[in-house]
Amino acid sequence: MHPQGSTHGRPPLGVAMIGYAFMGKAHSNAWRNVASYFDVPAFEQRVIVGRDPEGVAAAATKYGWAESATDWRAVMDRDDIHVVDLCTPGYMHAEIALAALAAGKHVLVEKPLANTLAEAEAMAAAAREAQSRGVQSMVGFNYRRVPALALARELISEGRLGAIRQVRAAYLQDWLVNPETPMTWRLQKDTAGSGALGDIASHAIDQVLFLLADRVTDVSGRLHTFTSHRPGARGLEEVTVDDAAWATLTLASGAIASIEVSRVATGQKNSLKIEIYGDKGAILFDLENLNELDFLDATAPAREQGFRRIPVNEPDHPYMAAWWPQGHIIGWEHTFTHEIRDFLVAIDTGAQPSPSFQDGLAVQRILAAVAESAAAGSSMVRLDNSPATAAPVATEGA
Ligand code: SOE
Repeated sequence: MHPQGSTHGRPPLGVAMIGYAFMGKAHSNAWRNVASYFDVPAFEQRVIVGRDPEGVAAAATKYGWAESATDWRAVMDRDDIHVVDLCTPGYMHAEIALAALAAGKHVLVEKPLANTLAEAEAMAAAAREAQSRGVQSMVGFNYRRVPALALARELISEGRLGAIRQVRAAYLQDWLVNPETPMTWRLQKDTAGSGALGDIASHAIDQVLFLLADRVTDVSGRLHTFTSHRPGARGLEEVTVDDAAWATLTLASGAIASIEVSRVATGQKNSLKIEIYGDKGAILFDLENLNELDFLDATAPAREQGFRRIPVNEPDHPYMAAWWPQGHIIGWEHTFTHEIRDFLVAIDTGAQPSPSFQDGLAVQRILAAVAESAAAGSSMVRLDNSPATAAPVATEGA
């Protein structure tokens, strides 16, 4: 196996991936091409781990991993493994990430950080301790690495929208619209933690925190399951998570965000739409047109005002210099290459990768608050953001 990336005289980082389904495929694609487009420290794709020996062996061959294995614990004992990329279902995140950090491995874990707030708290604490040993950790909120959303954050932080008043984020899919779609781990609380709430509202909520560089002070939420049972191995099995979720978030700046997510929004395949309204301007983003950002400058003369489409494919747009000449577009999968590039550079420089496990915990606290509010008739739940706070603080109904 030949190292990918630039050795800079240092031995290559040994990488292990745990999991080889959808996210394993997306992350493997990023590991295979990141060194072709970005200057990254040397690494080797050494082992991919999965429960099914034949399945994971086939994935190793297909996705460019030197070995396949079925025991993730054995990986933690290997001196030739320095990085663990965790692409398993959520119920395995905490145990494996904690073991990896304890073993001194840098960890990238897919979103959301965990299935429960308690797990997220433990992971964030372990990550803080591990960083004192030079061991880095990161959560895979990959949409932060869409160049158009990175540009949106730059425009907002430069004050081009002024004071942000209102944010609308909707993440709509329809892969569960058919009640005959069979049971899967994503539809069970004990394996997924929640349904659309943790799976895709985590993305929308992280985007609000990322774009506004703000924090949430209170939440009201609602969850709903439209299909209560689905065909499974033992006949009709109960669905124990939400199909859709709604939340209203108040931010410390005074902005208000509305979040809407669904996995039964008929006709919507992977539609993340974000709208940001400030007193000096506005931004519209649509993941299905991820190479574009619509920007309105409300300080322009009224006769000239209107949303204009910014094609985010110039070399000086975030990440874009690594790819093609201006005007050549990129895709959803490029966000994972950007994510792995940033993770490797952070490891190499000793910087805290972003988003950190603490950032992942901030999202987890909001997810827990939405669930708590929903269980209490959508009453307002206040979030005490002091680091020591473990859980949302319930307040009287709004
Ligand atoms: C849900 O189906 C899902 O795969 C999410 O888990 C991913 O995070 C999102 O990027 C695409 O949709």
